[in-house]
Amino acid sequence: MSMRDDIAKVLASEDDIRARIKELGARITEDYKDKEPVFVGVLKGCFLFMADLVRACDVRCTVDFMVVSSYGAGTISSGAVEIVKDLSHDIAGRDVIIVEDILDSGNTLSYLKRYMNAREPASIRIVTLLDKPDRRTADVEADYIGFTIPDAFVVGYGLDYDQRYRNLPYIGVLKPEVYS
Ligand code: PRP
Ligand code: 7HP
Repeated sequence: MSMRDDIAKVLASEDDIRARIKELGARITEDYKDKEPVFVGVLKGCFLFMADLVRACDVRCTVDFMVVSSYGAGTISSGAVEIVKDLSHDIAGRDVIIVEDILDSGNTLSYLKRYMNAREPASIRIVTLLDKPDRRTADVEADYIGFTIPDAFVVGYGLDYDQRYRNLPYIGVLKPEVYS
């Protein structure tokens, strides 16, 4: 059986994602035209979005990555954010753009924003491909949002369930029977 058989509904198709990233890229290009931002991708979920987003941004920039984990193998955030790999470069004085695949409870991004703020960057903005506002418990919002989605567990385009489905080229809602 194909992994596609585990998807109940497509929330953002490959075409939807491509078109939206083009729009986000145009906005970021305009907003950072006189700056040289550092895009900080939050792995692993961001790997496809980051790759497509930076190519849609016509700005001088650098890239860096952090690896963090808060979900373990389940579908609910454990609340505790673990830094598995830190920034490789100093962000003091830099214009930081944090790149996330999804903003859900907000635990991860509120932690990362505080963590990076302590390193005294010139500015921090957040870009997330997906925003699930109904689930927010932490006080954090994104500056650029690809798609606002309902409270359903989604996979694909970098997002996983138990490390799987990241290579699905679109965003889909996982059939509940797959994880229940
Ligand atoms: C996912 C996602 C975000 C976070 C969002 O990461 O990539 O970092 O959860 O959820 P929150 O707003 O409730 O904190 P995960 O810990 O699953 O790791 P991954 O990127 O390796 O999939
Ligand atoms: C994290 C996460 N990972 C995959 N799918 C979702 O819906 C998620 N929310 N938070």
